[in-house]
Formats: sequence, C-alpha cells, structure tokens
Amino acid sequence: MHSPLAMMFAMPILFVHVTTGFAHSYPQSALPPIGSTVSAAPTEVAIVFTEAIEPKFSTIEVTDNGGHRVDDGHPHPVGDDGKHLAIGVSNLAKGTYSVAWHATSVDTHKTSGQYKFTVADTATSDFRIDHVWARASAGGATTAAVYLTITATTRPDRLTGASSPVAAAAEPHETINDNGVMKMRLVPSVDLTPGKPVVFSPGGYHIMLTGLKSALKSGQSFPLTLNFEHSPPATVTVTVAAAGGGGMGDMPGMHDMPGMHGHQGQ
Ligand SMILES: [Cu+2]
Repeated sequence: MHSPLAMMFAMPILFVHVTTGFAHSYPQSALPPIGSTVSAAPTEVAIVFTEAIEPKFSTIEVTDNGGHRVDDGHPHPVGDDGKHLAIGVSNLAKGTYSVAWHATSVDTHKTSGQYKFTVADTATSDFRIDHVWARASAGGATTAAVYLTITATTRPDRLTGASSPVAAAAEPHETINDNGVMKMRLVPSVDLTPGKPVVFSPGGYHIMLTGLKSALKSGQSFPLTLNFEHSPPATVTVTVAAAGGGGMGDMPGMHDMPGMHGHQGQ
C-alpha cells in the first residue's frame, strides 16, 4: 500500500534522477558500514555524506526487524565540515537494522534512502556504553580525552583500563579541583553498579589518550577497548567532534573549561 508519507519519501529519489548539476548528498560512508555485519552492538549510527547538509533538515531513523525505532530521536551533526550526521542507538540486540536517511543539502536539494546493517553478536551486553566521543586534538597535541557513559547491566564490575590503536596508552583519569587548581589524576579502577550510569564527561572522569600517533580529526572515528575486572573487554567506536565541541552540544554534560586537557595539571 502506498501511503502519502511513502510517496513523499519516494519523490526526492525520482527528482534526483532527472536533475544534474546541483549538490545532492548521498552517504559516502557510514558506521556501522552500509550492509555490514558487526560483531558488537554500535552506540551510534553515523553517516558521512558526499556534500554538506543542513542538519536541521536532515534525519536518520534506525528501526529493528519489527519496524520499531531504536534510535534516540536526536540526529546531531558531528564535527564542523557539515557532512557528518549521527544518531545514538543503544541496547541493540542481535539482528538486522534498517537505517533510513533523509538529507537536505545546503542548496536545499533533498535526497533519501535506506540501508541495512546486522549486529551478529551482543558480547558487550554486560554494559551499555553510550555517547562515546573525543574532541579533535589541537595542533601538535599528543594527548586527548575520550568521554562516554557506561552502565553495567548484569552485575557489579570495575573498569580497570583501556587501550586504543591510535594512542600509546589509554587510561581512566579523573579531573579534580585542588584548591581552585584543576588537576588530573590516574584512576586505578572505576566502580560500575548495575543500572547506575557512570558519566565520563569534561571536568570529571575521562579516558586519557597519551602518545597519539596522529591528530584526531573531526568526523573521524576510532576503536577504544575498555577492560574490566570480571567481564571480557568491550570495544566501542569513538567519534571525534570538532575542537569547539559544538556538534555534540546537545548531549548532556559536555561543556568544558577550554584547555583543561593539556597535561600540565598532572
Ligand atoms: Cu587526563
């Protein structure tokens, strides 16, 4: 049956085929990759478009096999090149998911489409790990901080460490206010109580990356593996936001004091 809504979505596609010479945005790449089968549930679905888009007039919707929305309903731009759009998803069970995207390029041309990805395994389901991001690194900086929210879902555990191929070391840190001086210190372990989210955000806990092998550029993503006292390691995808952090400003707790993540405070 062709509902009016379905027609509306179909029309821009027809339009694209008869028009050339204007900017039309299509997914250039995506995470999870288009058509892929991934071994761990993603915390975010992100699309890199071929042309800059208007984030306010572009959306991503993720649905499960039963047609139920599994995204958080808040598509947000990532970085500052205008081509990245992402939406949070969480607790994705094993199964195939549809991603419907509707893009409005900056010259107002609309495109839309759909693709699928499959979650093969939910090995990381001892934890729910959301809002995983890092800020683009400035200049020749060799350190950066990763932020995320982690909730144990099955049993108490402890975060004991981390690693990432982009850095020589990755370790849990805490920012503290020592008589008005902001300092960072290594945290040997972070307690995780089932059902209680632990927020790693600017000004508090973070995963400190040291010895970065190359600059973290906005829009890029990289893997980060978290180690636990009891559970097997969990690998998540970190999305890099613009240095100003503007693209992720709609998420709670993401405002920072500029310059606090140099290592001078250690
Ligand atoms: Cu730190």
